[in-house]
Amino acid sequence: MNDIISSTASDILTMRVRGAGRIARAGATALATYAENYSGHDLEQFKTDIRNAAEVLLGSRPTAVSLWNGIHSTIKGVESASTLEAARDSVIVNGREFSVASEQAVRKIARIGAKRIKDGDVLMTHCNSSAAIGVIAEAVRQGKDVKVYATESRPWRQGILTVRDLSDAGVDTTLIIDSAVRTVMSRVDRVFVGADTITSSGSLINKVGTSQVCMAASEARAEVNVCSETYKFSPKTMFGDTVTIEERDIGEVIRPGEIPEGVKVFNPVFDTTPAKYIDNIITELGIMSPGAVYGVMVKQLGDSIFDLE
Ligand code: RI2
Repeated sequence: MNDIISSTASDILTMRVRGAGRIARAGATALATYAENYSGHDLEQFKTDIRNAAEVLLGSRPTAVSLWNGIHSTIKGVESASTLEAARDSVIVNGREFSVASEQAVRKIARIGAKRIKDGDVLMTHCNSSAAIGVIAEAVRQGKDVKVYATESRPWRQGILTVRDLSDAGVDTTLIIDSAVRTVMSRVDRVFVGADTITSSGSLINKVGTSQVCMAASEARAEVNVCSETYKFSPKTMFGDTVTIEERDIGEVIRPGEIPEGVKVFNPVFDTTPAKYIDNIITELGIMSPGAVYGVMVKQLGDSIFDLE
């Protein structure tokens, strides 16, 4: 397998590249680069090679549908191509287009979401979502005075990245440990989180702990906003597919010898927040309720909906 594919898959697996949007762009860009440097001469061989490359990338992390959507929108023209040049060109163009559109979507979400933030708001965010941070940073850039509580997000502690990002954007930021979420929620007006996957029923799959944040917000009457590009919508869930929740190595949670032998460790990376705990999904197409997700999926898929079942 070509270096760019295996090194990108390894970067995603080991979380050197992380975040649902970033891994999707990395996958799409790796395929485009692979196609650009392809030295073979046979169309059928290229089709096989690109399918295998896509499989390797898809095997790196199982939960975020953004990766699946990024890869599939990059290779969508390959099967119907009648020349090697056309097949390669479609991968190069689609991969680059996906990455550009993905970055534009994050910027658009920032502009739309910032309108939901009022001067003086107290906010909370969880883990490290570039879409959610973009919204908060844009509101502050517009001159709104906000205060943000950011969770540590064990075990990877992506909250450290978040407080650095927010601090760089000039945001008044406070780091809290994950178990302080409910204590602090009584001070919070609005929650902004990202998304790894959104199902056809509007449920959210995001960093483990998100469901606790959203349930605590619901109890405290704080508004829950999910910042999600629409390529994080999972059309396959319309037809009964469930989302695989990634479990990672226990070495991320405990040090060797720290706990007695025989004690098990469970390290799920994501959790599911039911739609009833979500007020708004902020996308590049605008703000919608979780109940509107199904309609957007149907519209975006058009006739290709029939290929999914
Ligand atoms: P953006 C991350 O997953 C977090 O769960 C975050 O909320 C989500 O991706 C979306 O991130 P991980 O890769 O696409 O840290 O908004 O496991 O950056």
